[in-house]
Amino acid sequence: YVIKKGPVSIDDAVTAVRRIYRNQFVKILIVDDSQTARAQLRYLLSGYRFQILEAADGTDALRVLQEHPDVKLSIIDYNMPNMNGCDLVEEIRLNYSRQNMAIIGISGQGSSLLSTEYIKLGANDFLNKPFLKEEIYCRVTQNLEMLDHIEMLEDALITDHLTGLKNRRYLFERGAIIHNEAKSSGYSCVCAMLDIDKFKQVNDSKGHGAGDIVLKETATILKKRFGEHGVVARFGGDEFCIVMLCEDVEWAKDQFEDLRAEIEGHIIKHFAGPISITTSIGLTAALTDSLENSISIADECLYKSKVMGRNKVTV
Ligand code: GH3
Repeated sequence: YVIKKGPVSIDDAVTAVRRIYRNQFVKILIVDDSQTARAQLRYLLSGYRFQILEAADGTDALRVLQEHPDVKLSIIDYNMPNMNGCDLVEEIRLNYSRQNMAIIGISGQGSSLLSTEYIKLGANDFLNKPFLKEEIYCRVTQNLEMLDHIEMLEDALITDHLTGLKNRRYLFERGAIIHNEAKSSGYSCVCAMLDIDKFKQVNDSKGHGAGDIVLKETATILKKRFGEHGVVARFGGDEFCIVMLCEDVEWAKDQFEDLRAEIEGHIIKHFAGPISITTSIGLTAALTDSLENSISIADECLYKSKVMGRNKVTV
């Protein structure tokens, strides 16, 4: 059960829903002080390829969650020693939002009051015991499907659809954190702006589709080189931005010079003929008040690269 981190398309959405129906090893935690009740629930959910974890009370459940922070759904009984189901839900919600984990409250003495209490304290759903196999399966599936949809939407919000890189929104959110970390850690915040040279000519001579392929291939090169080091985002159009923490600024400068050379030497295959491009890059590692200031300095450097004839890195 691995949520794909990348551009979200209709196909992705369909695959995700299918994944839910296949129930690929989603971790489910059953919390009930009765071993028989736990065994019964395990039996009801058997055959669906869930990975079932068990806990005998609230404390045990919190321990299991520490060991398995990727639990996607918890089914929590109400009557338990020390900590009742509602108290446990409240405790779990300190660390897990409704978007991260679904909780289904269960009870043998269910009432509207109890189900309301459960949901007010953070449960997503409530079921009275005993329940049918189909009933528990439907509720579990529906809640997991909701989580999957939320995750896909969250992914789509921060992803550039064409290139699969992070978008501008994510750049400013995550980049600001990186920028602040630089201030407190003593590392440098390296900020680079990259623009494809005369990109419009690619569109005009080979078509918009060819332009899209150029953007995608440039993105792939950028991600391969810097994806593990920081944020690589499409800033807009044919402009990209990279923000990362760096101990050795000289290393960063070399990396961007290598990048420029790599892109220059890269041949993009296209049915209308091979395409070669160059890029202009502006780079700064100056200590600034904000990410916006760093970006605007990098942008000025990029402008200098353009004015000096393109296919250059300016620091
Ligand atoms: P310069 O070297 O001076 O930067 O020239 P340029 O042609 O790269 O600059 P300009 O900003 O004039 O052109 C950018 C073009 O990028 C214009 C726009 O139509 C195109 N563009 C923006 N977004 C996309 C996209 O998603 N796909 C394609 N194919 N083209 C895009």
